[in-house]
Amino acid sequence: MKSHDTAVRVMLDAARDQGAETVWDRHAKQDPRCGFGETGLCCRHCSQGPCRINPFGEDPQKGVCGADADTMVARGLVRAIAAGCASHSGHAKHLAHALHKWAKGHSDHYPVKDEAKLKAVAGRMGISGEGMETRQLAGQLADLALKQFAEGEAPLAWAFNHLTAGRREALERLGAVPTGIENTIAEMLHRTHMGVDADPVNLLIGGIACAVADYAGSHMATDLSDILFGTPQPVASRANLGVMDAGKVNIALHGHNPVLSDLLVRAALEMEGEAGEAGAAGINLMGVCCTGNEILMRHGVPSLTHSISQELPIFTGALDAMVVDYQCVYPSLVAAASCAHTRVITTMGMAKISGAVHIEFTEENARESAQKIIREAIGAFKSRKGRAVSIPEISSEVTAGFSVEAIVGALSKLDPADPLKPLIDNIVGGNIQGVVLVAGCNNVKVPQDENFLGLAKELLARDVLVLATGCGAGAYARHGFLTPGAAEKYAGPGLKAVLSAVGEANGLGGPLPPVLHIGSCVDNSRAVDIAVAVANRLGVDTDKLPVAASAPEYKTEKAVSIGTYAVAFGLPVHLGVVPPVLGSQTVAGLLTAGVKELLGGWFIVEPDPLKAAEAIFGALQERRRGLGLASRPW
Ligand code: BF8
Ligand code: SF4
Repeated sequence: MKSHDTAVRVMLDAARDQGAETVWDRHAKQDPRCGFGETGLCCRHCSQGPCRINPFGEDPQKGVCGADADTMVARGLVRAIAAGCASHSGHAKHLAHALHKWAKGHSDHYPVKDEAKLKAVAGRMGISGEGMETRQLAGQLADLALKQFAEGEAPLAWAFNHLTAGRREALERLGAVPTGIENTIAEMLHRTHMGVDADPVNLLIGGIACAVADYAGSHMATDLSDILFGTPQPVASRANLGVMDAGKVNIALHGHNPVLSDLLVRAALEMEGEAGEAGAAGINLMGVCCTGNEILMRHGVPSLTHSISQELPIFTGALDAMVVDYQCVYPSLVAAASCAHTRVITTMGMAKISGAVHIEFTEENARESAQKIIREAIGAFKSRKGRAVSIPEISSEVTAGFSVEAIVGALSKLDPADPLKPLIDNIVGGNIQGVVLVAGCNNVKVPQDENFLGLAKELLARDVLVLATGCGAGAYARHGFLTPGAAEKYAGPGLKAVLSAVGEANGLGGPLPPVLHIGSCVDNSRAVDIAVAVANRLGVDTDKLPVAASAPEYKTEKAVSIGTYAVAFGLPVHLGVVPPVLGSQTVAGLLTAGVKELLGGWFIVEPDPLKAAEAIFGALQERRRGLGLASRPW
């Protein structure tokens, strides 16, 4: 089984019939995988290598420079964290520039949309804003945001201002305190260069600091996106390949940054007429991966597909353009489109794909570029006339857009004076046994969505509330978990009662979905915000809460970094794909046990979703007992 998504399976048959190659074919051609790489025992950090270490205790046990297995594995892991941090924070920096350029009058395209959020974020960052015009306040916040990247005074404010006092102390005690975001990334690259840091514990502490810097970047990306494009509120839409419309210009927006996609949403509305002149019934925008989450949450734009199935919409013959910015975009899209009329359009100078059409997109030329991109898609639509299309008529209803503000808003209908109280009371009383953030990617090594589905079914039935982000949220969207009906179908009696009470108080005519879509991968920061708010309200640290995280099908370096900051904040974190650390017992032991003593969080590595659910539930129960709350057996 390649995928649990029926629409994906239909399209895999179509791809095979068309003689096209997909990620699953290339995956098969990579087998058998290199055991050194899989266990982290391969180093290419200098040209005396590549060096490999024998995992069975035979020679060689050291690289040419003398680096041992512990050093090699730790170096590889922390470099992945640095790359993840660079990706999230690069995305955040792009948003900071957009806000900065508007504030300083260099671009009109990115005005502040959510003034209340601007004031709230500025307040948290220590800017009072008293008597300031919006533009002035935006300018001050953008300046402060940009300063977070360079070396500054430790600790890094955009991370530390959003943590509990206990967490700040724990990180300080460990020495895992980042200064500037880019400074921390650069230091990790320096430390992992040949002949620098060769102490696995010291390397891992550096990696944790870098993951905390990643959290700063992610939080900044969430905050600035909300300021520029609006804080998400619950919105209804659909997800899966059936959201394509043969009669319209079908444009998929793929990647991550709303700096691009939000502008395209605006431009598409203005260009409906042009599409009509080309014989189309309109422009049909759809999202892929985290860009899909961004525009779903803010505009109700339907999600097309996610992660490993990103090539498949092309084989319908109905996709006119795939517009990408950066991260998680397979270069194979160009080859997939080579036999179709689909235009693959890259937009960022730092993320080109040979063979794609490149239309450079900057904050200054945003409107013209957006129009050019849509015109290119309209051109492709015209060339599609007369060609056969085959769209699987499969899609699910979705309710998304559960920002912290939206969740607090919904809870405030139950208790306007103290919105967190109903949530806390239900956790204490046991109707909600705990909260699990299920995040991260699909990975071709796992039958698509298998772990997401298995995990959620087990946890929901045991009254565990699930929050979802990234392609995980996408998986739940495509499988109908983001609907009131899913509460009826999957939630245990306690959880169902809570979801129904909130739904009723908000006039929804049914329960809230049992899986709350809280956003893209940078929006994992929203989950941390909720945990921090609850912890502060209870007067405990985040490592005491019955809260866990899981990336059951994780793939990217960004996911490694997110998992690490979640551990740093005291959460048990499940990984459903084994990371390349088994070559070092020291490193593997620190991540799965040793770190618990230091920070309260730890990694649970378990590929089987049922066993993973049991382990996560067990961790929640351990936390419940720690707080003196009634616990339940599995
Ligand atoms: O940042 S979940 S495949 S799209 S890395 Fe990528 Fe993974 Fe999807 Fe979003 Ni997140
Ligand atoms: Fe080999 Fe050391 Fe160079 Fe790595 S840094 S390739 S272990 S010599």
